[in-house]
Amino acid sequence: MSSLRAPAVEANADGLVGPTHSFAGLAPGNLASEINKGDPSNPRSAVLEGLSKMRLMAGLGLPQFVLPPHERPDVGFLRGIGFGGTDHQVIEAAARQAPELLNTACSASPMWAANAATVTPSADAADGRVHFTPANLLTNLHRSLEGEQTTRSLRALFPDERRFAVHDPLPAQPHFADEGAANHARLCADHGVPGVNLFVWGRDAYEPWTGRFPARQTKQAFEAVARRHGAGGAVFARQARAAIEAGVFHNDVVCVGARTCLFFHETAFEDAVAVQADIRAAARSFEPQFVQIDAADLPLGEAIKSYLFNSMLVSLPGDDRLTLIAPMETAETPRAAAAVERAIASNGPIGRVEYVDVRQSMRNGGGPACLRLRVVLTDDELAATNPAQRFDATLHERLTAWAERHYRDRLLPADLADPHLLDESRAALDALTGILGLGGGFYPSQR
Ligand code: SUG
Repeated sequence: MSSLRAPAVEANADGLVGPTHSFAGLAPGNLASEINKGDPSNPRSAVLEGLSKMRLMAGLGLPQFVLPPHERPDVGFLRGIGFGGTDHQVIEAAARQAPELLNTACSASPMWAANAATVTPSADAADGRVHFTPANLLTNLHRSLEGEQTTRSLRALFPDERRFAVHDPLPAQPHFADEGAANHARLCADHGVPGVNLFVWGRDAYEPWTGRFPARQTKQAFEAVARRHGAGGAVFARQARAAIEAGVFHNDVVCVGARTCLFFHETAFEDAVAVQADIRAAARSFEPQFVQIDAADLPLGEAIKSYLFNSMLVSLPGDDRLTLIAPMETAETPRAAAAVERAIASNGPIGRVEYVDVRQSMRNGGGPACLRLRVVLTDDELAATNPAQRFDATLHERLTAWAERHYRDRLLPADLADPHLLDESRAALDALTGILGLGGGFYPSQR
C-alpha cells in the first residue's frame, strides 16, 4: 500500500524575524530569555541571520518558504486592555502605566515557526489532506497573541482547501494549552509513506501541576490535535518533569526526529524505554533508529546551553544519511561538539553537521529548529502553495534589501516606548505584504 503513495519532500517554512525583536525576558522557564533580559538586541542582524539559514536550506535542495512577521506592537491587544486614543497615544500610555504589557505587545515571538502549528502530512491523515492546527500558545501572554494571525498566515501559504485543512487553534483554555510542532516529531521510512507521529506532552490537565516552571503542552491538547487531523501512527509520550524544571520548555530543546531516526537526550522523556517500545510498535514499515546521548557524556545543562538537540535534522536529496543543522553554540560547547562527532563517526543515521549562526534568536531561546515549521508535501501539494512565499535567490535579495531599509540595528526594551517604532514596523510590513503576495487586509492596520 505504501508504495502507491506519491513521493513527498519535507519543506521548511521559517518565521521572518520582525522589526521589534527585543530581549524583554518574557518567557519564564526559558533560561536564555531570562538571562538576556534587558540587553540591547539587533533586529536587523536577527532577520539577516534567519535569511542566511533559509538560503542554506534552499541551497541544500529543500523547498523553503517564508512566514511573515506579525504586526507589532499589537495595538489591538493594548486597546482591548483599556489603552485608548490614537495609536501613538496607546503606545505612550502603555509605556508609562504598564511597560511590561507594552513589551508583551511588541514581542517578535512569531519568528519561532516551530510553535506556529502542528502539522500532519497527507500520508498520515485520514482524509488525505495536509492538516494544520495553529498553536494557541496560551501559557505565555506574549505568545497567546499569535494564534489568529498565524491561522491567517497558514491559510495564505496553503490556500487550497481540497489539499490543505488549516484548522482554528484549539479552545483557548489551559486544558488545551498547545505549543505546536515544537513538541512533535515524525518518523517514517520515506516522507511520502505513513509514519509515526510522536506527540510529547508536559502536563495532564486532570492532574495538578506544581512545577517551578510551566509545563506548556497538555496531553489533552495533543489528543485533540491527533483526533481532528485523523493522524495515524500516533504515539503519546510524557516529557520528563525534571527536564522542564531544568529549563526544557519545549521538547525540541532535547529531542529531534527525522526519517527513521530519533536523536534525544537521556533525560528527555519520563520513560524513555516505553517511548522507544511504543515507537517500534507503531512503526510498521521501518525499523526506528534511536540515537540517545547520555547525561554522563553531555549533562542536561550543557545540552540546553549548546542547543544541540534544537538542530534541524534533515534528509538531503541523494544522501542516505541525515544532516544536522546545528547552532554555532553547539560547536562552541566542547562536550556537545564531541557528541556530534561521535554520532557521525558511529556510522549511524546522522552523517554530517553544518553549523549556522542564529545568535540573535538563540539569545531568546530559539535555535535553528525553533525558527522553522516542517511541512511534508507531495509535488501536487507543493504546486498548490503561494509561490510568492517560496524562498529563492531573488526573494533572498529582495528581503535583504527590505530588511536593510526598514530594520534598526539596536533596540533596548525602553525603545519599545518610541511611537516611531510603530510607524517603522507598519511601513516594513506594508512593503512586505506586496513582496510576499499576501493580499489586502493581511495585517490589522491594513483593514
Ligand atoms: O516561547 N522565546 C520563545 C522561544 C521559542 C523557541 N521555540 C522552540 N523551542 N521551538 C519561547 O519561550 C522569549 C521572548 C522574550 O523574552 O522576549 C520567547 O518567547
